[in-house]
Amino acid sequence: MVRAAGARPARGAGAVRAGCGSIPGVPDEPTVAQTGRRRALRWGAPGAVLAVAAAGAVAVLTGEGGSAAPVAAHAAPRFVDDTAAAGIAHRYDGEFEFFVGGGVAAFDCDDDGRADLYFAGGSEPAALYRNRSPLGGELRFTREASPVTDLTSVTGAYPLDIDSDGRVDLAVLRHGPDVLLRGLGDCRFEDAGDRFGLDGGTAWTTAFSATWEGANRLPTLAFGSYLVPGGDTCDDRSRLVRPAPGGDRYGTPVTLSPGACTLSMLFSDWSRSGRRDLRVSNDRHYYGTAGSEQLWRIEPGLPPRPYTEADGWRPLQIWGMGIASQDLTGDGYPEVFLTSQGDNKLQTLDAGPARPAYRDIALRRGVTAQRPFTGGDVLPSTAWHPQFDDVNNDGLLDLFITKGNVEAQTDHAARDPSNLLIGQPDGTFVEGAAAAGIVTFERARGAAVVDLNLDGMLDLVVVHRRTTPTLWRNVGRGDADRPEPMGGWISVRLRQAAPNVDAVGAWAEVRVGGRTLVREVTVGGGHVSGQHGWIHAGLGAADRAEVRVQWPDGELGPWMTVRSGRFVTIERGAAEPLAWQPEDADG
Ligand SMILES: [Ca+2]
Ligand SMILES: [Ca+2]
Ligand SMILES: [Ca+2]
Ligand SMILES: [Ca+2]
Repeated sequence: MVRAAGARPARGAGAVRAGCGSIPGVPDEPTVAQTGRRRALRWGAPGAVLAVAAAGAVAVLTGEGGSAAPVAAHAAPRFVDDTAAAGIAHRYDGEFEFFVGGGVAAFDCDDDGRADLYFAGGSEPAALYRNRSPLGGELRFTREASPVTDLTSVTGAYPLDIDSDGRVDLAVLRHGPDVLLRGLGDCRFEDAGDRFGLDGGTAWTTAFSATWEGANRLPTLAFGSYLVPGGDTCDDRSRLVRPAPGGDRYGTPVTLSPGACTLSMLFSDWSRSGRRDLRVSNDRHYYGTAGSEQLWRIEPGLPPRPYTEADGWRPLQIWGMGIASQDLTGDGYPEVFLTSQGDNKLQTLDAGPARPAYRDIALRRGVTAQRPFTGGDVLPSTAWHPQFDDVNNDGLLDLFITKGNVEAQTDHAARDPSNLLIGQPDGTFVEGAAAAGIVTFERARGAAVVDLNLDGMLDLVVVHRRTTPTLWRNVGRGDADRPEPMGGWISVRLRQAAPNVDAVGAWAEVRVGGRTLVREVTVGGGHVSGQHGWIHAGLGAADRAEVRVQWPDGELGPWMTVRSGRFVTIERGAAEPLAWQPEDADG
């Protein structure tokens, strides 16, 4: 299937939530010798990048091509608050049932390449906004009101193309029956629970993830429950929903018991085995000493099974709120960032991919972010949505973390600004939120790091409790009137034949100047907030990148050249990427 450059994008073609892999270099990472001793990956070469770190100095990075390419970190980009001009008039509100939650889904529902936004509303109706932003200009949205999407009791939502028809669908999570909305094009939807044979249940749903198993036509879905509605004990009704034999409808859900007040879930191929296991982050505020973070082994055809200490899994009790998974050490295996109250966690495999044994490197990497960095409050922070991506296009991953008091907890910070941690060449991160101009003291919740005006600079969408979401436009080193990019970039989306047209489970490798970044295409994680669309990668001073895709079944595609500043679709089986040219908004 061939499309000319300048053609409108294939419906729904794209990938879902990704960040880009970065750099090693701090002393607690695997040494070159250790990494080199690792067995070759059965699932195929992950494009591993080895680090040679001079202790305390800037790392010199050696890619698989063998050439060294020192990287210069950029400063934080500047953001301008476009909320008022953008036309967003919405609020995530409600009492106790909506203290957690407050998600946003970013995805393209009208095939113009721009991410449209669906906001959870809690006790207020959820709201869909169509993106009308001019190319590189101010952010502009129009409300798309409909009884189908304006649902109440929504905690969050995740976009994915469930029936692989090229139109993005939405898993809408609620305090009460969850809803699957099937995309019909032009930002219209229909309730498709009956069509898919999915009972929305009655739980307080606060987490979701999805993956395709084997040759199934439908994805396997995971829904995570928080408290028993009306009570203060953790609900035991988190569920795994697989397609029924034969395929176009769902079977009877399987309970993921014990439940432990789940606030984030993510299917990820953490061991690069080809099997996507389910990471579950849980809130110890309610499970007390009885629960733990969880990793469920999800073997096609077998019941789900939680990994135990006998498998190497180490129990960890945190106030788990959100998950971000991204290879930071350059070995091809993702690190896992977990938000909490107080210190946040960054987990890395302790003994390779054979066992799910993780140790924490958050302190060494500078990402504990346990207290407000400004504003005068010295109490511990409350962190929610984490997301890795490259906001200053220097080729080094950055980390955005939303923060905000649960409601009025007096033992946690009331003035708790979100973090924008800027990645450094030595693998550490430094705070950049103040320089970026995004310090506020709203109670932030879900978020999206996404290029809303297709200028190659990632913008920020932040949902707050009880007030309007904020839309921050990234203007690089420029200002509101004259944005100025800080570095090169590419935006890539993946496409394969049905089922799973968006290649969820694929790994995109982006090679720039001898370094290779790897990015897994996933659905899930964050804090009840999901994305579907372009995979963004910053290139720094490079004028091109080489991109290769490992498709969900393990097949490795060819390396392709993508020039800086381009949007491309990579179709499975094609030898070259397909250029896509954004058109200006029609108003
Ligand atoms: Ca759009
Ligand atoms: Ca669909
Ligand atoms: Ca960066
Ligand atoms: Ca932008």
